[in-house]
Amino acid sequence: MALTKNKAVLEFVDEAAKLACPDNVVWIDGSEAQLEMLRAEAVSTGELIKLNEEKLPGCYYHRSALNDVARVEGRTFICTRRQEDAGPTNNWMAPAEGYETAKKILRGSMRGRTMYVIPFSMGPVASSFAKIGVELTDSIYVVVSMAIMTRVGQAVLDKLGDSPDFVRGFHGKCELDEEKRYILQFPEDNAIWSVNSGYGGNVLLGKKCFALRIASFQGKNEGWMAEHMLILGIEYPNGETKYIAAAFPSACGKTNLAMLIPPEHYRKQGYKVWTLGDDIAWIRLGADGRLYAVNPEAGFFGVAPGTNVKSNPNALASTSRNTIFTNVVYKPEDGTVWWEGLDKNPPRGALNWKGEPWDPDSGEKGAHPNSRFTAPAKNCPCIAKNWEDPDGVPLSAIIFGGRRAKTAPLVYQSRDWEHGVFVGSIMASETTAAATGAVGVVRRDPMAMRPFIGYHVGDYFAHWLDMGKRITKKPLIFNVNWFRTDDGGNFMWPGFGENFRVLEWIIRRCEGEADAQETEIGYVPYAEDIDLDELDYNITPERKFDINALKEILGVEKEYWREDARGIEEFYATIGDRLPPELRKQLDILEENLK
Ligand code: OXD
Ligand code: MN
Repeated sequence: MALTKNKAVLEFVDEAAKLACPDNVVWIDGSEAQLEMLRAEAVSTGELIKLNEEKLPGCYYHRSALNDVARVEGRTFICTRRQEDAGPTNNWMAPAEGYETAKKILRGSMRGRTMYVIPFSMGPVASSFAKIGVELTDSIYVVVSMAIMTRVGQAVLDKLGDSPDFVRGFHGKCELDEEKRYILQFPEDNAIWSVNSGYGGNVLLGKKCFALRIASFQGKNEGWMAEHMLILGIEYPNGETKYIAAAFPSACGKTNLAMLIPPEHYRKQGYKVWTLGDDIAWIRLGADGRLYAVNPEAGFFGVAPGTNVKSNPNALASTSRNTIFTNVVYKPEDGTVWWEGLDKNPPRGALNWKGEPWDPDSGEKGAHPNSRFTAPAKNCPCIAKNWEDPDGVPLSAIIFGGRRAKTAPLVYQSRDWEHGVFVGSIMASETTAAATGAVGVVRRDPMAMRPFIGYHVGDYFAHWLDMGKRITKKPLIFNVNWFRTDDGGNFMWPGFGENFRVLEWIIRRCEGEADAQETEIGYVPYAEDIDLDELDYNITPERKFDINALKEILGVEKEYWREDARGIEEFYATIGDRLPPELRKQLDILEENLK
């Protein structure tokens, strides 16, 4: 039975049902009883496998189709009326063609299936930051995952009332045919259509499709920002907490940074890190002239491989109950799961992510490199008490970061907001397994938003610059790079919890308490100002990390930067006349400084 009298919602559901012809339409009310029934149904069809109730209470295992394990950027389209409004970083399709293409695929595709209607809120329902969506889907995996990743159910419809202001998401598994897979965003219609996929990033429409692509467009029009950023709080021994939002490309450790545990040396003094979000931040200007950030999600869709008690105990603890594991190794023997990097004991007699018997000695990976956990944020031991604060948290700093073997120093600070926007705009990173395509290739990924900006990248930069004109108490903007390697390819910086040392310097800069040296690219710390107390790290068995190594990774190597400037020129050239002149000017300054 419909859970609302909202005409726009009813019309949307009716039209979709007429097209896809499901046998049933089921409204998701958000109750545990209904979700439990759906999980049981999915277990009976094999869509989910129930895991060991004692070891992993409330947890399930899911496999996606073999051809369907990551976001498909090549098949993701921004469907704006005018092609030029999608810009050079997006694939474009005319809206009429987009709807027609998807309709052809969806027509009759839900015969014999049930269509679920998921009312969901991005952001705490009571928050003025929050936005409402309705996702239609024929996948129980999507329903139960959306119930972890967002707030779903009756309360959302009650808040929506009679308003037609909601994002219309339509997902159909169809045949899971990769040749006919389309992830279509219609920013001018507040609509998302996704067909022929069952992979989270393509089908949990609240996440990348809505909270980034559609929301970035809404934010531009409404004067706020939707960013690919984690949010964390650093609590000082005096009880005060400072907040940071940080953007990194997919699979570059956002979840790890968001849940970082400070080194013992700091913990003894009373420092703590609190997590507010690990992937997306919606950011608005507060009445006091500061920027405030809210995490629109309610769960973590994290990369499993590499997650362990050392690298991220908080993420691991988050997955200890009520979690869905996708494409990891399944151990039928005791109903638990495993992935590369969980521990050094790969199980025998287990099944790999494809469901095949797996021999850990075969040299083949058991878990897919982009295998995931979908875990409720409230499970996280370091979740901030105020993570659902409807007003968000005030930002002291914004951090950009990429995976660069050589070019970027460990950390540097932009000279001002305009320069900070430039620093974000020139972000580049070596690609990872989170999207299909070659891994390890350097690509420009401005603000880590390249696959997620729902409109023209030049207009997006202009929006950042405009926001800067309105913010009277601006956060400072930094760039970090945890991934510098030596000539042997060894990571020179220990990363993980030790990254706290850099965050601590960043906050000291924000408070005007640390000095820095001006370089060609911005302000770089004096090595002596980064606290290395009790840091114990071997770059190689022969080389220990010390202040000289720190100096090395704080270095600005002009040769690399000159090469990078050429890459930026090329990237900027693709943006054409929508590149804000302020950024062109910043590139000229950089080139001048490097002469
Ligand atoms: C993600 C991604 O899943 O960025 O967060 O791909
Ligand atoms: Mn992400």
